[in-house]
Amino acid sequence: MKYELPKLNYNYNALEPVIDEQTMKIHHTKHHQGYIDKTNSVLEKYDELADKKLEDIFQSLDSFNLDKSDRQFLINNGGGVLNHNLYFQIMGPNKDVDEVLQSQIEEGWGDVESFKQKFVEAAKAHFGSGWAWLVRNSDNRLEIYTTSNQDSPYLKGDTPLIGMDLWEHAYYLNYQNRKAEYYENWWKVVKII
Ligand code: MN3
Repeated sequence: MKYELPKLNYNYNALEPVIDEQTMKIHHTKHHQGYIDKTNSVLEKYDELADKKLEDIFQSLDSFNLDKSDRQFLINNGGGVLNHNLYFQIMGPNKDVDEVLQSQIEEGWGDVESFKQKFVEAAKAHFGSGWAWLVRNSDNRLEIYTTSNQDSPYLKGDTPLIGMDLWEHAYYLNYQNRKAEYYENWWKVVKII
């Protein structure tokens, strides 16, 4: 299936001052679009992938007979698609709280603030580009961890619920080297908790 850039249901300046308009615009129209175009270019080479969702492909990647370099290209760029689809979707200028998720977070970490603190700690401990995640694992438990580059939790059979982009392109225009400030502030624009 051919992927298209999902439309945002808010404006590029709607997340200011937490994330500035220019960062949002470049992130969505250049980075996210780039991952989509590259993903389509590899998917169209394989008939066996044509009618499958990326999530499903990633959960059983080894069952497909992909050329080695295409496999890594798909991990990098298809991961970029899945990760950014989630990232842009869970942000917004207004809260739209997922009550079920919120109560599961409270069960796991006591309260939402403690959860956010653990999540930010994981992000701070991560070296280099990547993502910080809240996932639901195959045992149906919530878990925080980070991945490098554009590696998607679907590769491990986990379902990502919250993803924070740790790449410099997500914050650098506004925060420069103050990435911890972005990690803390980001929660103000996460709408689902
Ligand atoms: Mn990004």
